[in-house]
Amino acid sequence: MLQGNGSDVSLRVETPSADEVKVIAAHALVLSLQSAVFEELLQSRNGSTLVLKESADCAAVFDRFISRYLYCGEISLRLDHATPLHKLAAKYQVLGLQQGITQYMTQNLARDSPSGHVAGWYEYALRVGDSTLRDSCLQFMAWNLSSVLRSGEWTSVGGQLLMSLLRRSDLVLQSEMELFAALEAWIAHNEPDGLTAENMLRAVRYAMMPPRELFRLQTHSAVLARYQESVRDLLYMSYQFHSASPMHMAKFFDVNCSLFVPRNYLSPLWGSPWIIGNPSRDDRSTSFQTQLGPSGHDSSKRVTWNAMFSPRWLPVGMRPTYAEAGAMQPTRAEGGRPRIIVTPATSSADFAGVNFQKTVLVMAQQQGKVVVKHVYNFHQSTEETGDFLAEADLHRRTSEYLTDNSLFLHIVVKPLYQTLITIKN
Ligand SMILES: *[C@@H]1O[C@H](CO)[C@@H](O)[C@H](O)[C@H]1NC(C)=O
Ligand SMILES: *[C@@H]1O[C@H](CO)[C@@H](O)[C@H](O)[C@H]1NC(C)=O
Ligand SMILES: *[C@@H]1O[C@H](CO)[C@@H](O)[C@H](O)[C@H]1NC(C)=O
Ligand SMILES: CC(=O)N[C@H]1CO[C@H](CO)[C@@H](O)[C@@H]1O
Repeated sequence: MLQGNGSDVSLRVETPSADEVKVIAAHALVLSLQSAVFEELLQSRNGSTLVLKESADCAAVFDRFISRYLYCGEISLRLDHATPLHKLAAKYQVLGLQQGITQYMTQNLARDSPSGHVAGWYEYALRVGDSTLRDSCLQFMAWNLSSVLRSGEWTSVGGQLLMSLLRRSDLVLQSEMELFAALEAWIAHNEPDGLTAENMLRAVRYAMMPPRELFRLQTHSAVLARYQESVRDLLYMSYQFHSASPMHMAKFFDVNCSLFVPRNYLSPLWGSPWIIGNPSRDDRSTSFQTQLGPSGHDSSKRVTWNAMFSPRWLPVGMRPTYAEAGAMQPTRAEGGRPRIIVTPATSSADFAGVNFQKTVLVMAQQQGKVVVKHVYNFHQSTEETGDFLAEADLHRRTSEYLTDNSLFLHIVVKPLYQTLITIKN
């Protein structure tokens, strides 16, 4: 071992089952300088051996913990070593290493791993009370949900985590059907008790599925067949929602709010991707169509939207006058901010009762992967959000927001039927 030369203490690492014992030669001075916990253990040690009891996963990385991190200060990690090393850093109070590993984990959420790692890191962060890591994991899962649903980790996600995801309106995924299919697989694999399964199935937003998809689920889904009594009222309301104008429906029935609140669906009925090459150069515009609303009454009607992106937009009061600018050319004004506005191409008179919430998803690079980095909600203009792309540095070619010098956005239009959604979340 590297530090065998002149070592004055042997660390004897034992696991609970004691089937594997590791002995590592070390220097009391190095350990004491790095860790107050080691300092104390070493002071009260018996002879030249220090016996340490560690769980099997920590014991497996213990020699790395000592030789690479405490001796060399190096933090280059493997995904599967992150949690046990974080545990050791926490136990021996090596604060710098602990922070380094938390940072590594938050930056490597999108990495491919054969059996997935994000949900495991979330559960770990929850257990040890690391709220930064916990929140990063949860946000990644909510905003890149499709990749989590497809990962090998999905069916091992804990029930509480699943429930907290199901309750969110900001989930980014293809469609509500995708979420239902994943929930069905989870229930089939985990066989939760009846009440848990019922609560989970009641958090699905059935009204956001077209009626033919609802009918297909009712006739083909084994899980839905088993729990149909538990969700009968929700399915019934969803069919009503599709059969009449939602305004009309609200006059007759008390309705449940979240059932009618869309999430961030990526399928084309709900919005459009928008890739902007050289985004710092000049203003751009695009147009796209969506359904008027998810109710069967409105879903075949189309609305055309115009979107405009300005890399350096200035509020009216802050614009330089022509005299100051000295030329017809718009100045590359200091202080201008990126902005997007989304407006309907046709008169909005036909939209009575429907309020369109716009959401822009902004992608960024993370360790060579593209992830959803921000979710901005607004009504007409991103000015309403205050901080739209405030830190994006679009003129800098190495900005994490640029992939092949292009900015990757996705605009989602969420029709909200005011009469059906009394409590907005
Ligand atoms: C010190 O170590 C020796 C040999 O391992 C052992 O026999 C003895 O009981 C230990 N003493 C204490 C106080 O732990
Ligand atoms: C509305 O639905 C949610 C989730 O499906 C459920 O927990 C809640 O009890 C329902 N509220 C009412 C008023 O029915
Ligand atoms: C995250 O989601 C975005 C939007 O769906 C997608 O473009 C991207 O590839 C996803 N990233 C990963 C790692 O799944
Ligand atoms: C006591 C001890 O382990 N000495 C070793 C120190 O390192 C040199 C170079 O690797 C060895 O030659 C010694 O035997």
